[in-house]
Amino acid sequence: MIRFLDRSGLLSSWVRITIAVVGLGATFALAGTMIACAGNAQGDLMAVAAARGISPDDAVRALKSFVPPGGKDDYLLFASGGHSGQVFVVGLPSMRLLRMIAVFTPEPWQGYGYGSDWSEAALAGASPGKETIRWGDSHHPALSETDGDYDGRWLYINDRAHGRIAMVDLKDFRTKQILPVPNLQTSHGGVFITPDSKYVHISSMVPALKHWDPKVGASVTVDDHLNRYDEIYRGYSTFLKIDQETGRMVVEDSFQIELPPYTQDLADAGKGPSYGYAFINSYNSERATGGVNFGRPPLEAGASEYDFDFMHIINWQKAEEVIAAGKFDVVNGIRLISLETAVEESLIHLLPEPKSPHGVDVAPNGNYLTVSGKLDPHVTVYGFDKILAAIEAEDFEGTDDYGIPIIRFDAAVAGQVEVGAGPLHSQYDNEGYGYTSLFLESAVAKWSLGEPYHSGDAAWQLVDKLPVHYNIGHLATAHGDTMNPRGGYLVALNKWSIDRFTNVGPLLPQNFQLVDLSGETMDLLYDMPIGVGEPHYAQIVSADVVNPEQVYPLGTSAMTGERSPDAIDGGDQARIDHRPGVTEVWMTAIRSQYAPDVVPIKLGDHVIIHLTNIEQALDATHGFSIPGKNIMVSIDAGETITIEFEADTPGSFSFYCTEFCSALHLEMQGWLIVEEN
Ligand code: RUQ
Ligand code: CUA
Repeated sequence: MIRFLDRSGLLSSWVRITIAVVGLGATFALAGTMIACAGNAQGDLMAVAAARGISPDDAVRALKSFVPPGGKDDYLLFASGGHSGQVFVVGLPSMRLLRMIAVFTPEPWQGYGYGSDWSEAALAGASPGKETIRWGDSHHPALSETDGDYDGRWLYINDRAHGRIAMVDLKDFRTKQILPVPNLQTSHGGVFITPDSKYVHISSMVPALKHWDPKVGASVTVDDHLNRYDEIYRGYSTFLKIDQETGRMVVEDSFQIELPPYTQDLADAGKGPSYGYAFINSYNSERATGGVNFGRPPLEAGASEYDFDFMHIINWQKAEEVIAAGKFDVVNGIRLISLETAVEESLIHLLPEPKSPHGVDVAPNGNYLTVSGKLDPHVTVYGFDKILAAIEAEDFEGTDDYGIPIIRFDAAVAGQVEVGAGPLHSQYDNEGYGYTSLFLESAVAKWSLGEPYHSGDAAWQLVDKLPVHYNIGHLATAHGDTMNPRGGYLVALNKWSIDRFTNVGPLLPQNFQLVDLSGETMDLLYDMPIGVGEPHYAQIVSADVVNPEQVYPLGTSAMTGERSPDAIDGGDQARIDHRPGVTEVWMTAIRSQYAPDVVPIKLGDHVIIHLTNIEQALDATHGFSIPGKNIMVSIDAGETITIEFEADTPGSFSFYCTEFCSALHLEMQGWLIVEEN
């Protein structure tokens, strides 16, 4: 046993530990404070730490991320769920999973895709082709913005597997719209929102057959694919107009720009001085076709042949003028500016970027654009002022095969920083530092931007590096995609967890790691396993910005946000209407009964049930499920939902509430009696 002095110099007689001495000062100061107001907690801090084998440093880290029971988090992280098709909402710094939001995939807990009118409406028309699509690969969330900062209204997220984008209404954390984007077959990281939420952007990933309509298909041969790739495929940049009232994307008011058949990847919005521009990375400018079985190099090799790929610089404000001048065709229901017109009108310029880039990330001041080629150890930072000057001076190194001018690389570069192996994605803090994920190195690099953030020798320097576990993809900082980043925390989205958790394999969770940015050097605070999907991208928003409805005003339809014409206010208004071929029911749910609870139905009837949860208490959600039917709805307090189904089997069917809502929850049930005529 050793006795120590704490920082105030007083002898702390309660401190009796047998662990290493180094770095203990701060811990003890903290521990002293904790003890002074420790209430009834059992045991003293350091003794507990020692007994559990937790080092003093880890004890400090625990305190930095711990949110006490009943305490609230400072930030919300919205992360994509990958091929689970969902979105996860995680509190920071506690790293507690607060919500999952079903987006592209039916999910029964939220009653999503199992009969509720609002979810069926979102999912209807969500299938781009002939087959009903029941899954998606959610990748890149974009929170809506006002004046270049998150405003907590809506969240947009794309489906990597299909060219789709969804809108989640943050008033009730529900998916309200899924849009298969015309002409796209796939999409990737081309999702961003303009700083005023005028447009949400989505671009194609793998180029699609020109003017592709998945419902019709197109005639194509292997020979076309291998030898006419340049001609028959195209990429697309899409500006979807956002309805400022509802957050819905309105295709008729939107437009698209045809791009060369490169593989368009991540994108970002111009802001401040670069407002009105879009920046889209691409790879496979080689246009490798694959076809190892046809004597071609594998795609991976073919697509990595050139030293440079192209960033697309798109002047979308100018494109708006081109649209206004009528220089477009309507293709598959959207106004499309052809590649020829785009070149003629100088809407697009290309900028060489090092090997196989992934992210392009505009700095908070709107002038710097960071890209990193996964096969180049540097981040390359372009200056938007330099880009504009080069365009003005026509400082080009030629054009690509489609006639798009290529800006001279050296004319646009503001700085380069050697950060390490496999740089992938960058975010920023509020002090002029960039943070770049290093996939190959499994690390995060912190580096300094140039003027006006840092000058002289302090600019363009690698200042810190932190190992993460393992194979980091993207990273997120607080308000990191905005003009007003907050610093403080960073979350590393790691692809592999390997040995970090108790083995539940062979399929192992992904690993979110919380990093403290408040000190001189980055410090790893916490590991959070994600065992329900593969997150790709995330955004962190201050918790006070997001203010969802806690209880719907009585009778609200989640579809319209307004009172449903079929809402009723109490069990005394409940009724059943029989007419030829139809049974229609107006039903209420309240702890712990449905009214009516015995519903006679004629065999063969089309059944419509309008169900109002007449509760106005926080968290008083009820469920409604029918055996043998894919009906499982969740009705939040105050909500009215309509479900419809066919009574095709005679018998007695007991429905019940799926939420444990009260002491008499098990009694919350009823019967549908389907009578033969
Ligand atoms: S992504 S790391 Cu970069 Cu859409 Cu997956
Ligand atoms: Cu309502 Cu259980």
